[in-house]
Formats: sequence, structure tokens, C-alpha cells
Amino acid sequence: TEQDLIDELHAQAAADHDPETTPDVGIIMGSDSDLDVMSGAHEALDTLGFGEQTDFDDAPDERFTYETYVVSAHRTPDLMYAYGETAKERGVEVIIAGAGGKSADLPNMTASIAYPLPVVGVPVQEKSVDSVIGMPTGAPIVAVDAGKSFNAALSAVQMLARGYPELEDRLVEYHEDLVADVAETSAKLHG
Ligand code: RP5
Repeated sequence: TEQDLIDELHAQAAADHDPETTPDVGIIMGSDSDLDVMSGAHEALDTLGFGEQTDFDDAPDERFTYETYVVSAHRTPDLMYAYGETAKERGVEVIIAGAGGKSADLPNMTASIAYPLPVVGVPVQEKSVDSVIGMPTGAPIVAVDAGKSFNAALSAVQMLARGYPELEDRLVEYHEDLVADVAETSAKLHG
């Protein structure tokens, strides 16, 4: 039930845990119908060598990991509150939050609740952009363009990399591969 999930989040926040085994990036989305778009974040994190953590108490081998929750600002506001409120204590260092529709409130509400943890917002559709980025002064969110969850993950890792130089190396390597791909495509087109 929703209450079980909320209790679990609070128990995890209260427990002692090795920061190396907690999820570093938390991915949340308003509905499982957002998963297609949000899977770009998974793809980027997988590319950067992150492991998917499906069990808080059983970390995968990868040093850096991410977790995924479906949390709805409108259908499960208590769960949204609990996730945002416990994220830091649970070891999450940056949140990627996606929502669609015209009332895409999960990213901006979570940014307020989890503050000062950074939240990278993903408007799942074009019509969600204003809702995600429209925050009052003093209540920050950073956001990517509609559907660009891949970039949201890269931004999240850029933030994390300030504390973990190893991640900076991975970002540089990713960029070098990207440049090489473009160069290769260009070379092919020009014979
Ligand atoms: C939003 O409403 C969700 O983020 C989703 O994009 C949209 C529609 O949700 P479903 O009706 O498909 O569950 O809150």
C-alpha cells in the first residue's frame, strides 16, 4: 500500500547505512505511462556505468547507482512528500523527476520538498514545460526540454561529479565517444 511505501522510506532514512551502498540518483515519475520517456535517464546512467538499485538493502556491484519510483503529486501526495523528505537521509544526492500533462507538479513540488537537494525536472510532454519550470523566486528547479530525460541524467551526473572526480572522467569519456561518433558519421557521408 502507499502507507507501506511511506513507512519503508522513513525506516530507510532512519537506519544506519554505508553511503557507498545507497542509491545516488533517485528517478521519480508521475505515472508508469511516463516510463517510455523517462527510460532515457536509465539509458544515460547505464551508459555511464551506474547500476540499477531495485532493493535498498541489497546494492548492486556498481559504485554508483540509481533507483526508480512512480510517485504521483496528485494521486499519492503523501508518498511524494515522503520521498522528497527522506531522499537526503536515504543517501540520494540528486533527484530526476518527470511528469506529463498540463499539471506536471511532481518535479516542482519535489524540488521544494527535497530542497536543498537538487532536482532535475523532465517535462514528459511539450505541454508540461511551463508547469515544470514555472517556479517562484526562491524555489529553484533546473529542467531539461520536453522528453529529454537522457540529458536530465547527464546533468544529474554533472552535479554528482563535483564530489566524485571519477564521474567527471566518465562524463569526459562519454563526450569523447559522442564526438567520435559525429566525426565518423561525417567522414562516411564525405567518402
Ligand atoms: C501526470 O499525468 C503523469 O506524469 C502522466 O504523464 C500523466 C498521465 O498519467 P496517466 O493517466 O497516464 O497515469 O501526472
